[in-house]
Amino acid sequence: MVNAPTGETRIGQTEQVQSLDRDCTTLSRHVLQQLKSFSADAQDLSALMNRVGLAAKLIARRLSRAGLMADTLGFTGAVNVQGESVKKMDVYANEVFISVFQQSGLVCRLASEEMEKPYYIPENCPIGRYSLLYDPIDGSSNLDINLDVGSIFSIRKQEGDDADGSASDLLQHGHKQIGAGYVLYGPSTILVYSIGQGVHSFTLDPSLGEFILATENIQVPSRGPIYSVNEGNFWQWKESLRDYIRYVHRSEGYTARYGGALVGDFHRILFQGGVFLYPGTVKQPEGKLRLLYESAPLAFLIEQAGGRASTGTQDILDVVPTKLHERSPLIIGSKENVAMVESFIQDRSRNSRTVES
Ligand code: AHM
Ligand code: MG
Repeated sequence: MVNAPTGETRIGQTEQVQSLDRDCTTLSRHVLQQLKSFSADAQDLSALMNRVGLAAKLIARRLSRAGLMADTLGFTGAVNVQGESVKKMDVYANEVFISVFQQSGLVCRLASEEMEKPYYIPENCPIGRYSLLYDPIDGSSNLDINLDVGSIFSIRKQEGDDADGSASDLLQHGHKQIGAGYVLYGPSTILVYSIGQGVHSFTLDPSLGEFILATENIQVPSRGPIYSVNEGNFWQWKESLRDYIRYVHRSEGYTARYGGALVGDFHRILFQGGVFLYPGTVKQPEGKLRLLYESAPLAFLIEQAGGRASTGTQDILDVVPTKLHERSPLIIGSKENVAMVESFIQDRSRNSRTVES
């Protein structure tokens, strides 16, 4: 026998509809919602993000079984264009991104930290005209010890026909990005993205195989307690940077967090506030991180979240690279924390600063 509906069951049904709607807010649907359009351009961007999601799922799947599979962890023996030893997962993840965009009609050109030159998919060029720039595995040193790693991506529109294959149109400032994001492979797989309308995070629901909306319109606190930097480099930095760290040590309310994977450290700061630094050293003033694949995409996200990203003397998004694999110092996070680091680097009021209580 079916009971007549009560007030209680009606509320239950509303909750069920809301939770069903939440479960159906997938990445591709969210892009269309953001653009408030079903135009061809909006469908393209939605499909592109869906493919990025597919790449993330393939990489997450392999990472979750890496310790059980032969030929997954460790080095390949090769050295990449950056002069860094390549890991097997770097190669796999790089190929995953290429593979998911074959026959997609979406991305004409992929440029990655692991490839000397961009990879062209000529059959996509007349239709898509997008370029995807990416770091397939960020934080590679964490791979073999089962700690968090990430992928970072940036979307640009191709300008010009690039007939000579020089990709010179990519050598423009970061404001040219139309979207950016990252995937964090941690206890759960999280994808965070922006197409210039706020920053949103999605969690991979393994039972559905879909990224489902978790947090919309993330705003980084204007100031936060975390400072995230490899202090092992202390004696290689300029004195002004060392003074900043000394200032942090003397001040109350700071806490250090450094995981060795930029994506993980950035994710913590995005939600909790603070500052991540990878400054240049005296010997390598441009630092370690790559402008086009790491610093600029995260700068796009942090600005969308109300924070800032700087080289110490210039906004990251204003930097015009002279070459594809250019490196840049990176100071990124909460507005006030970034301004404080800049004030040391730019030597403003260093002597008048007092210890915080
Ligand atoms: P990778 O992309 O080759 O892994 O290099 C980038 C990583 C960042 O994720 C991280 O912040 C940094 O390198 C760590 O470098 P270090 O070991 O010098 O602190
Ligand atoms: Mg990398």
